Amino acid sequence: MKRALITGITGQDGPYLAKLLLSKGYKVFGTYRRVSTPNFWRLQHLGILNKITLIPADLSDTSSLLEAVTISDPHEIYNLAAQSFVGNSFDFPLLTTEVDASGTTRFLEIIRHYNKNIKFYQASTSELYGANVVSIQDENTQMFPNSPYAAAKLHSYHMVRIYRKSYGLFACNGILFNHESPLRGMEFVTRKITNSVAKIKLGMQKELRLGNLDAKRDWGFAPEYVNAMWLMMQQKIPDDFVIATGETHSVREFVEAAFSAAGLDWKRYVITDQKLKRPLDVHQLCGDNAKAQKVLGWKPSVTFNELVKIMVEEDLRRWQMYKDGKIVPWDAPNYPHEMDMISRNVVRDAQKENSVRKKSRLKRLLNRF
Ligand code: NAP
Ligand code: G4F
Repeated sequence: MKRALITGITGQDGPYLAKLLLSKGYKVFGTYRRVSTPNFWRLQHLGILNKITLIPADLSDTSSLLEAVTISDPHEIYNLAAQSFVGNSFDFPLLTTEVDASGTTRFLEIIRHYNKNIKFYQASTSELYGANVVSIQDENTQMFPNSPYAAAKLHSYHMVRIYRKSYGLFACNGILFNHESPLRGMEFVTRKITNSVAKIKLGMQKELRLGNLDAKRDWGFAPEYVNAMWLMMQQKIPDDFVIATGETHSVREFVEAAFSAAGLDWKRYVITDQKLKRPLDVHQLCGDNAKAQKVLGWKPSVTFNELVKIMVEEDLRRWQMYKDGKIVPWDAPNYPHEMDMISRNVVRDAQKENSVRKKSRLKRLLNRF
């Protein structure tokens, strides 16, 4: 029986991948972080919580990773764990580097010393292209990261390539473009939108505040993307692949489609908030999946409008159940409204106050002389 170790089992992709691997007869091990509140709702939602062997581990702690590898003794490692929220990486650049860059090298070193036959999948990202303005990106497009997150992931991307070439490891980068689902974290724009649409429709929320509506992304459906991860790991030769739909849409278009799926006019509810804009954003992403189609035989089938509809309908269903007093495993009821505003705004306001204080102190000092 094949054994797989998935890091980041509590995130969006981990449970979908775990479900896929279980259906293929794998024994699945998943790493989770020790947090004060258990975070297994996605595994519960897919009905696989008790089918996975859970191992506590943190990407910033080498001993815990070594233990996860020795306990699971895997044929395949899927490294999905990351500080994956781009906006947050501007507030926590060092933590992001520690986890998203050094965490990968920790694994590559463990594999090199423990068992060179373990195959390694690295969750690379379209964010690597960043400031590159080409209209469609493929495996040969030059990478210009535009955030601490993307810079850390670029480090990992290169380490995977370097370990593959230097030590002959089976290590591959899945350069995945944005992929979404009802299991998407609430801090990401798609789920923030669909969750708000559902609440507005049910009279539980009045408005939706968003940042950059002009940003364009290539959005696909997450369960289809985890299949591409598995396919990469079944190849004879390890390689890097772009996984994308080949279509790009703006945040504004997503908003419009989501409100319209609930029979609402977005212009009545959406407010643009400058505070939600990033110090530096990625303007446009659109992936060329030709290599994945040719070599892996992978092709997406869920369209943009279908994806939006799936997410809106599921958030509507969950909030309706909540209103009806039914309990479902789910993140939203415990999620503080406009969560993603908290850290950056507090920091910015404090910085503003600080500079006012500094100026008046300077004035007082000048007046003395
Ligand atoms: P996600 O929902 O944010 O899940 C991230 C996972 O990483 C969670 O299980 C999280 O645990 C865990 N994690 C965070 N910090 C950790 C640490 N220090 N040590 C161990 N685990 C840690 O992300 P996703 O959407 O599933 O994406 C999976 C991977 O693909 C990520 O690496 C992401 O950067 C990359 N990626 C995602 C997309 C996309 O569109 N979804 C596209 C390209 C690449 P907690 O639950 O405890 O927070
Ligand atoms: O949903 P987002 O936060 O996703 P982003 O930054 O594209 O990153 C996601 O996809 C990457 C793959 O390309 C992954 F590597 C990464 O881990 C993550 O899964 O933001 C999408 C766009 C951005 O341009 C952002 O500025 O939406 C814009 N946006 C506008 N208003 C907003 C908001 N994003 C968030 N999160 N919240 C807003 O209110």
